[in-house]
Amino acid sequence: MPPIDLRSDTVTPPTERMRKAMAEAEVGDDVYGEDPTVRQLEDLAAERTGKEAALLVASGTMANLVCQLVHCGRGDEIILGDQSHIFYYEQGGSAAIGGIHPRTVPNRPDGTIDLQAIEAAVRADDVHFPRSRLLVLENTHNRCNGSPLSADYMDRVAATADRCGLKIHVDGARLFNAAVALACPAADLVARADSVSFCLSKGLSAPVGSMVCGSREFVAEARRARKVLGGGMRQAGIIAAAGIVALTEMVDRLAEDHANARRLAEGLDGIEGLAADPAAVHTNIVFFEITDRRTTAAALAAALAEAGVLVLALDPFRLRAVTHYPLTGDDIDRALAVVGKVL
Ligand code: TLP
Repeated sequence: MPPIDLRSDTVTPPTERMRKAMAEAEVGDDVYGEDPTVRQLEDLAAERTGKEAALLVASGTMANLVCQLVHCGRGDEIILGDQSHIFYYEQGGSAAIGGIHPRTVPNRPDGTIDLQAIEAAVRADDVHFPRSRLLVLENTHNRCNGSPLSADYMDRVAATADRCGLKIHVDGARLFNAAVALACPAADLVARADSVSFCLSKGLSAPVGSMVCGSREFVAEARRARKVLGGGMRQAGIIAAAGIVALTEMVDRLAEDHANARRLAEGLDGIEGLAADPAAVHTNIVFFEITDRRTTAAALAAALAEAGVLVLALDPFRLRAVTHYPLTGDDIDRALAVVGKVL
């Protein structure tokens, strides 16, 4: 039996239709803007996010960095959640590559940031301080139970950002999970954002690729930033073809992943020595905790891997499991049986 891989939705394989579309894709040199399949994907991404334009980039990390580079100059400050992916998992690229200073404010368990905390973090115009330029939000929020941020929250946060002169970037690596969970068009969730990135290569199952979306002017600058990062790709239509299938065929089925995640959380919570919070699971990410502390997350993950279930030990006693295509409810039940046995 192959292992049940719950480490991430990044492990999703391309579908048969993606492979076929990739094999047949019409291509050109995209650095010259001549790849028709990339253009088609970029138009589609712009339409789905309600933005004027979009840009295909190699990864979610590159998308976030490109957006920060366009919004900020060296010495500028971004305000972002202390649990955010950009702060935790992107090698400090904001500072290392962009010279951008990160100012963290607490993320609440649902991924939101308190509006007053944002306002309080904005710098006064003073020669001692960096300039506050950009507010970064994450939707869904990876480390906060994959929580979706609602359009209503986005409206309120945008009013605060406007008042404080901050632009907004949304790290929407899993934006379509949020859209499906909230039954709200993705475009409505990012209507007030100046830029949004989302990944084709997570739950949407494409093998590679993320999109940066924003105004025409913003995307023209993003294209320059992508090039200096070495991200100008040539016959990228091969990749874009899978992205088109991802956006047209793989969005609605995310609901299945969400149902499986809830089922997994309920099952894990029922296993002695573990706790999960099924009520907090709205999308495809499940965190669970070792309550009796007789073992560590790393040791449990290693034992589970031996037994054919892969999860991630993200903190000393906290693990993460992510549901995704093509895992079924039966796979989840099998995984739960293994966890019970191993513990
Ligand atoms: N997240 C990965 C790991 O890096 C942790 C995962 O397995 O969840 N934003 C968010 C919210 C993400 O979750 C990720 C990937 C990224 C950006 C970066 O995307 P990639 O991996 O394409 O650079």
